[in-house]
Amino acid sequence: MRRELTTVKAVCPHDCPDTCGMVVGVDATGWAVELRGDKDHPFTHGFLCQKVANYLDRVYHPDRLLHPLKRVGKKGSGKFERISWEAAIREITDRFKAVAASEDGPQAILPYSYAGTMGKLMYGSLDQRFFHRLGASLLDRTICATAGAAGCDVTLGTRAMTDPEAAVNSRYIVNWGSNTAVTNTHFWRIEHEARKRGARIVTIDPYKSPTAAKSDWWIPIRPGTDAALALGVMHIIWREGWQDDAYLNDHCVGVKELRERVMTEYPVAKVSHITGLSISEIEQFAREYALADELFGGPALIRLNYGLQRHGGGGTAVRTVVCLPALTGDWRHAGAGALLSTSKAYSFDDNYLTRPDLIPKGTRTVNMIHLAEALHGELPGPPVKALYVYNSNPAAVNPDQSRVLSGLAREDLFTVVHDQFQTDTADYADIVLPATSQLEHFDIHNSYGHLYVQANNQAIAPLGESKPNTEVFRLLARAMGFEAELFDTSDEELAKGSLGDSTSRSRDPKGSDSAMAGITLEATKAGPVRLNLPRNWAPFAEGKFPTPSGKCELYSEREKRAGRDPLPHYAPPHEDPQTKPELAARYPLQLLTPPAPQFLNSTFANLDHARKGAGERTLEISPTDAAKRGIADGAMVSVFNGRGRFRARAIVGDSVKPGVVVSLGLWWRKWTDDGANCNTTTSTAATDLGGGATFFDNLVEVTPASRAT
Ligand SMILES: Nc1nc2c(c(=O)[nH]1)N[C@H]1C(S)=C(S)[C@@H](COP(=O)(O)OP(=O)(O)OC[C@H]3O[C@@H](n4cnc5c(=O)[nH]c(N)nc54)[C@H](O)[C@@H]3O)O[C@H]1N2
Ligand SMILES: Nc1nc2c(c(=O)[nH]1)N[C@H]1C(S)=C(S)[C@@H](COP(=O)(O)OP(=O)(O)OC[C@H]3O[C@@H](n4cnc5c(=O)[nH]c(N)nc54)[C@H](O)[C@@H]3O)O[C@H]1N2
Ligand code: SF4
Ligand SMILES: [Mo]
Repeated sequence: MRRELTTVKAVCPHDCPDTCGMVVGVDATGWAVELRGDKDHPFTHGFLCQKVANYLDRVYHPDRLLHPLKRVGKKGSGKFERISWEAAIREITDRFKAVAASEDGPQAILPYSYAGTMGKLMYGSLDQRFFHRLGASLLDRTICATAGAAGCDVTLGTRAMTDPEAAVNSRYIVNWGSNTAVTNTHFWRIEHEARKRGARIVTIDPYKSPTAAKSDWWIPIRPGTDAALALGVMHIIWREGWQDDAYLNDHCVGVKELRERVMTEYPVAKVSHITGLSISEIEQFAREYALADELFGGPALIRLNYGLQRHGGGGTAVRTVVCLPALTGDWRHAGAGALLSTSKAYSFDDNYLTRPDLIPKGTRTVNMIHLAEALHGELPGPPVKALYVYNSNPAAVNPDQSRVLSGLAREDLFTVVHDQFQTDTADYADIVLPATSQLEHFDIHNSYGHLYVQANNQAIAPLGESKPNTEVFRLLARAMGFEAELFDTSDEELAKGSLGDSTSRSRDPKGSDSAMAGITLEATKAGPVRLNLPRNWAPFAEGKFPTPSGKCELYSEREKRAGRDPLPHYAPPHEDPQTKPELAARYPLQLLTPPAPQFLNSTFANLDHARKGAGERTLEISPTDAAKRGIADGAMVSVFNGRGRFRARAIVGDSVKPGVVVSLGLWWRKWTDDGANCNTTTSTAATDLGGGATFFDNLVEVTPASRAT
């Protein structure tokens, strides 16, 4: 007999553009027994990806942290004993008070968080209020998206966006540095719907990713050279007269300057040399892209993602690629043009949630990708004496892993880690705090891949003594003696305030900005609510770019004033064999380390079924490069550079061209035989715009493991 279940509407919290609607079935004892996709969700249509389909295994996993812990062994040894919440809060606040009162002051305390959950409340609300009130160092959250955000901003004044649901009407879809089939599966479904109606799907990626393999055409560009390809395409468009002069004249600035730049500086032969693509591939791509309407019966869309951003020139690459839809006039059509992120379509009141007005003047900002430098006292300002980590696993995800670990191992560093599991980072903590999962707390979500707002209703009671992020910061604030009116606000009140339904809001998001108009908390608790935007939303159909000029800025005065090139251009990777031959002589291969489909960055890598699905750590290498090094298919290899090394099993095949190798991540070191993951080799050098991470800008050498030293 089927038990009576209460159904609760929830939202997948993971860092993924899809932001799926979920339905949780809870039995009479308060146990979640079912979790499925919400069929009524207009974008995610009731299916969940393979990572979350068995989500209850994660929620009820025997390894869930259920009590606060205090370190008893050496740092990193993972030896802890149980303590009470009261004792944990006292230890943390005693330590914070002592550091704040010392000559180094509160800036010697560094919060470190990213997107373990994308919920507005758990991602950034009372946590940031607390650190702002404390006067701790600020954290620049650059590890993922800031290069592209900054690049888009230069050209468009906001992110590249269009109505994702309308992309079924596009007839030429370019996955540009995007493994859409894996990282954005519900949009991949839309691409296929478009394909049934005649669309051609193309993927630009140095790696034959699952997306590239399933596309109509894989364009295997050399890593970090996307700007050059885009400039070459512009050259061909203007040479052939395929440009949309009306759109360019009415809605763009700098047409003449950009045309001059690409006609003189980016001839196709030069672009071919830089990108490693043949002249005929470049000519064919430019023709198909520019003439999509004629050849395939509709407009073109570039589904731009993160792969091309993770290189030294990643910001400018995005700035350059998002100029293309202005040349073709594709911005005129809904679901066409370019799509990076829809996050800017929302107008949540983040200032109300995080209260930046509380930040003491002159507080320093630490770029999170420089955690290694911060922990080794190499940044301006006071040394970092206390670190508070939540929503993140920096020991696995941060670049320059060996130095992150040696920093975390400092005996004089006081580290708190709040997580659902004993991660590699938690092994280095002094105090570990147990976090609730999405089923055990309330939250409210925007999305960066669709246009719906939805609340996540709490389905079950917190497991063990786990607590949501917001609750921990209420306790910490109380123990620090901070103002009750700043912290004694319930999660639902916070959510209301973020929607503008609060007397304490910092502004009215419903007034001048109509996208959130009419959206109430009650409505979002019942299910997804579409932003108040027209169906078939095409934000730049009539120009109206939120740039200083109000136009699409092919030429940027702002960039000029900042002392940078005002025009799109190709900036080579920091570690490029063409421009750094001396480095490439020692480390000749460009290593890409995107996540394995079964993992979400390092999340899920501790679950047996995910690890089983991912298999072993692998290194995909071309037959040419393998033969040169005496590497047979299936052999163990050592992958290394001046920063570090890790082991992997070689897959010799055609998924990469000579000169490129791929190792899918992101493993926890405790599940590896050499205690390292791919981030031992990655560098902390930043992107040209936005201070972003350059994970894929990474020269290495590979040798058979037996010969490695
Ligand atoms: N299953 C799964 N889904 C995820 C995630 C996950 O870890 N697992 N992560 C989520 C997060 S946090 C993010 S940010 C997104 C990321 O979403 P995507 O950007 O789609 O994912 P990546 O795999 O990082 O990179 C995409 C592709 O870019 C390619 N690439 C690398 N360098 C270059 C280059 O120079 N030029 C071009 N054209 N391509 C390049 C890589 O080979 C890779 O196949 O996915 C989200 N979704
Ligand atoms: N080499 C290489 N490195 C990469 C990448 C890559 O492609 N290659 N990808 C990069 C990208 S795109 C990103 S976005 C970053 C991601 O970096 P992170 O945001 O650190 O991502 P995760 O590895 O998913 O770790 C998130 C952690 O948050 C915890 N968590 C989840 N929910 C909660 C909660 O409610 N409260 C608390 N306190 N904790 C919670 C999870 O259990 C998990 O341990 O990694 C980057 N690192
Ligand atoms: S990780 Fe992404 S695709 Fe998977 S269930 Fe969550 S939102 Fe949906
Ligand atoms: Mo990310």
